Amino acid sequence: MKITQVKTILTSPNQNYLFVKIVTDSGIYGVGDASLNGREETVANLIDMYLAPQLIGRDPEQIEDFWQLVYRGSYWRGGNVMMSALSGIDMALWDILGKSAEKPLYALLGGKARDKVLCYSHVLGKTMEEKLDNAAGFVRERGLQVIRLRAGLPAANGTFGVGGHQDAPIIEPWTPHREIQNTIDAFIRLRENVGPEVGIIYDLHERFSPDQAILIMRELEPYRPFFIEDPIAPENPDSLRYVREKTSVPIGFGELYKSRYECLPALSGHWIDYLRCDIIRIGGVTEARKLAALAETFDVKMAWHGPNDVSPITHAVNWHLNVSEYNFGIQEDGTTDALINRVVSGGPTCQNGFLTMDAQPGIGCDINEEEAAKYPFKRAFIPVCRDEEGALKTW
Ligand code: KDG
Ligand code: MG
Repeated sequence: MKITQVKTILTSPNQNYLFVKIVTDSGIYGVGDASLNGREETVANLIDMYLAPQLIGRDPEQIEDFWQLVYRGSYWRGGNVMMSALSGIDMALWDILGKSAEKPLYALLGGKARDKVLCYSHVLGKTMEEKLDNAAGFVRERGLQVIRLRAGLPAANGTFGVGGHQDAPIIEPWTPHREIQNTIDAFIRLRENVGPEVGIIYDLHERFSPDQAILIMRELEPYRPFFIEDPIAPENPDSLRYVREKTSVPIGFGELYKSRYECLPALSGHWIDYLRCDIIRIGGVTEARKLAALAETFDVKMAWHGPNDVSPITHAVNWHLNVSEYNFGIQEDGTTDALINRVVSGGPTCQNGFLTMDAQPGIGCDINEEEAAKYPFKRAFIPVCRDEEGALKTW
């Protein structure tokens, strides 16, 4: 089998996505997701200009070799753009492998290690009251056992992604002391509302300094968070150690990590409980299985990043990883965009708090290119924050 064509497909149903489709001379093709929110076209260019020419004529089953060719062969290594491009291609190659073996991806990864995949959904709402109502609905009507909250600030109504203006990021105000108080109040109110048995995850989204994160986490200790997500920025591993030593709250971490090597100090130091890397940022299926094995060595559970700005293809790959992992913890179910289902078929759905999927050979998703063309790509940015002194903060 030889690769004959590599296509990049940019589309924007409600959100921008970048897909990769790799076609072979056998008629089998594979699909992957290379979406990098805010930089999709740059990733497409890297694939079209530099990676597709190296794929044409290759045996699609030599996945590890192509991975190393892109990662080490480019000399510079890593970075979000390169890793997203590589991940999209890697997923498509595993999809081809599964289809040619007539096996679902999880079977290639060692087969099912569990029957059920526990998942959590993010509670949305314009006001805190709306969020509390929606959270109660998640538990009562949808049967979720674990939910996630991020209270934010009442004034922070910036639009995420393609709904915003297209020339520069939207700026949201950020007042740390108000957000700290708001976070603590929101968590306690949610705990009172849903009762003691529902798991609550809270996403601090890397925006707090270690002292602020410690303050919040200590206050929340009596209310037993399932885990606190990304309490601080990932750049300085020693800061994570510092936070870890000062609180007993479980920590989920890692959506901004771009390689196994970046994860290593947090794993070997036992500074986190759940590893939340994004498979599009760390190198697709090939790297995800190595990373999960590494985390298993240090008793860290997997909780792959699954926001609504990645497509059902990534959610499906996450599910294949989930069912085949010994150290699976929980899966974020961010599948909120109904329109994307017109472009991509397949992918998991959350039923009674667990993800289920109809497993087909390969990843089990397909792209409708005609539908994709109906939603042209629009440049969009992730918002940024500025504090009361005008200083830039991450969103
Ligand atoms: O594009 C950015 C999002 O993927 C991120 O903000 C979502 O933090 C997120 C999460 O945990 O889903
Ligand atoms: Mg997050």
